[in-house]
Amino acid sequence: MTDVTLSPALSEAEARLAWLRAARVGMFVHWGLYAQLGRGEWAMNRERIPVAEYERLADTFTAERFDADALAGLALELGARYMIFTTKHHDGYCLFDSALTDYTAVKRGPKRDIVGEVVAACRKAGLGIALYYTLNDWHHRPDATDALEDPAAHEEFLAYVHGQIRELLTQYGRIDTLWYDGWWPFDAAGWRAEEMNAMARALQPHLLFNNRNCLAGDFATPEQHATPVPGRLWEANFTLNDNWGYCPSDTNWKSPRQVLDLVLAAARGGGNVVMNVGPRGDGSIPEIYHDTFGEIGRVLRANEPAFFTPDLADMDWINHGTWTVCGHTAYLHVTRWPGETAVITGLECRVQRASFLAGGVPIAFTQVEDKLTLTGLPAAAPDPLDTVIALEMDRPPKRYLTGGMRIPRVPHCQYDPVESNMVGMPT
Ligand code: JFZ
Repeated sequence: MTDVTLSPALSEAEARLAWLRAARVGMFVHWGLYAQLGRGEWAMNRERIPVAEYERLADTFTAERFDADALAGLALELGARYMIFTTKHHDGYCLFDSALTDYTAVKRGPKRDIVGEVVAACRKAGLGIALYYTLNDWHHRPDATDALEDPAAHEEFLAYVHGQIRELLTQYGRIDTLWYDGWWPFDAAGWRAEEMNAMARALQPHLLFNNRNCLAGDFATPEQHATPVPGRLWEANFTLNDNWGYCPSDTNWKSPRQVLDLVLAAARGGGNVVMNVGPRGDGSIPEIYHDTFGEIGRVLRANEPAFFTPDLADMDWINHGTWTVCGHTAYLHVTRWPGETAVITGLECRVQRASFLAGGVPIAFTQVEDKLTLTGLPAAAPDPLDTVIALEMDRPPKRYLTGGMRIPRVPHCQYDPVESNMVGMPT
């Protein structure tokens, strides 16, 4: 990573962000009344369930199998370093204690402070904690619709929203990130977002913000895609199937291979990846999350230096898998095993040592100019999900190949940058 001199304000922001940059992997938890319906977290809106009918779900929401420590344990199984937990989703039901409404898990339903349990479990497990809070609210009156039509309703609604953010930041000790969502229908001015962030940071000066209260915040949040956001930290969030909230009919599960590719995209592109779990209505965790997250955590723990990497890889693509880089070491994540010999050309550095990262067993190699040949490899991949080969170089790793056998080294024309899906929002 090239050294740059940051302005004091930038260096303060970078210092605040350092832990999140290094964390790389997080686990999202979407849980609330909607999990009892089993049709995803937007069921109230998509089925136009009247507020009076929907809120009766609070009376059967017992959380009898909700276990915050088990959720923290699942995050550790994944290899995650932090958890994002939905304190209130768009349906307006609060899993935290609030003096501003009775529509909470403390006063109606389990009679438990679920958020308090989750924060304590994360601290005990050594996980960072991000509190997800939706600005939009389908239950509260006045709501955004009233606010759009009546200044007094707008004031009352904002007092509720800002007041609940204050509650979240004063009731549970140190919180690492405030994860806004549900920013529609207002813009930053409509939410008084500057005031919101200023109040939050006055309460918790180290606090990080995402970009979903219509301000840039500290990091971008590509939704269900791992498109690097140039020049700043990005955190891509993904469902494991296609639903954030529990939905047993949705069996479109991502394989460990697909999840690991997302983690590699983040490691390669200077971002984070967050995988979601949607517990059942009773709070229990579907087994498939343990199966898939367990595979990912196994690979991350066996090859930690190759995933928690601070540097961007300047290594041209290779068909055997993908590169990550840290310092003078290039890590080749072999996901398509080449057999007993592998040839890597285009190197603009000298390999000093080659080895399997997991276990450190040396690999025989020769290098003639830019061409490296690895020999004596096993016939089959030691780890079919990801076998990491560490190539210790004599300088920062660099690999370049032209798009042809004799095309000179010329800059490649750049495709249009991918338009962020938050069109018009700061990324
Ligand atoms: C929002 C929520 O509506 C959803 O339920 C879930 O909580 C998710 C993490 O966040 O959904 C979004 C947010 C942003 C985009 C799309 C869906 N986007 O930018 O395209």
